[in-house]
Amino acid sequence: MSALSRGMMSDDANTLVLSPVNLSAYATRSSVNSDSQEERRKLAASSWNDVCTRHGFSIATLPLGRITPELLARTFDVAKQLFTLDDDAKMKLRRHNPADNMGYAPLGGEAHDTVRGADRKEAFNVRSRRCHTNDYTGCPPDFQPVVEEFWDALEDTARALATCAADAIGVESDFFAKTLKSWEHCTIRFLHYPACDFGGDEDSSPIRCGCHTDFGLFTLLFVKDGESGLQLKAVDGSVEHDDPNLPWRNVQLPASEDPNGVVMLNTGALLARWTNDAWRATAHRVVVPSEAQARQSRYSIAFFVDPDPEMEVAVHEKLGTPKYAPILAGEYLRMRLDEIHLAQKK
Ligand SMILES: O=C(O)CCC(=O)C(=O)O
Repeated sequence: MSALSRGMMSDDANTLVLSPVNLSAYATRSSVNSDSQEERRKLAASSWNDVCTRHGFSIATLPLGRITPELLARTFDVAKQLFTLDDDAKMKLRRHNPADNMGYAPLGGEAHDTVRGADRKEAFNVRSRRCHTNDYTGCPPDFQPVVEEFWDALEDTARALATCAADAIGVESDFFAKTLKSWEHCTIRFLHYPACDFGGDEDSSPIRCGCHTDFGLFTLLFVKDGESGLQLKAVDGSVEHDDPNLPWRNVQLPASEDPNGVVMLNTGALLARWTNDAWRATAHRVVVPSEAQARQSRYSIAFFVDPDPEMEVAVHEKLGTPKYAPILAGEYLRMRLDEIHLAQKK
């Protein structure tokens, strides 16, 4: 069993055991609006609020809407088939282009951490088929149908979570969900971190995914077999930036959870801004924690949920004096991407 799945240890300075939040009252459609359904929704909203006002990372048990462990397993299978293609075949896939953020990004092509160097990962990005043409030429035959089924399930669940987030902070229920119409800026990112050398500890080993904070509303993250390596910056009131004085903490799942039957939820910087910093966005990274982990591949899938680009992001009057000026979601994303490109050029 991997370190991420174990969760034997309780929270301490080095470890954060993620809190499960029961979001099924939002994710499962019910025609009956009973009192108990209402109570379950209140409880869900308040427990998600509790986590997100501290650091923003939690887990929810599957099924969550139409995201089932079975669909997740099929999706990981096709992702693994894609990354197992030989290098020549992978280089013939549609190449990732930062301008449209679709296609295959080979190993060494991205660096979140300019000091530690390129991330030891390869990725394949898919965007909404309603707005973009994903080119699946050369992908394994089942990849497209399974990914499209997964996308539809993610979209449904993300809409339900957006409603939960609005209820949680006490604004109109459709405040966030109404900004998710075209899904134009959302992305599924399939990730493969291949086996690599172990340098003796996490600092002298290659970095699998450098320190960053997700930009958008929130991210649904699935880690196959709960493989370890994900770390958060010290939490409980920390800001989103990578403060060198704060230690990293290893993320663990509670021992009772099946690592292939959960989704991690992680709030992004846009949501922090939109909630006037009531909700946090936490810096995180993926390291190689041990020789055993270095020897094996790690697979994960992230669904980045971003509002449609033309939607205005303005702090709601109920959330106090705005710290931030209104901005269009598309402009915000461009601003954050420019920051990364500038940092990478330095
Ligand atoms: O693979 C993981 O566990 C995290 C990936 C991640 O944080 C990202 O791609 O933004």
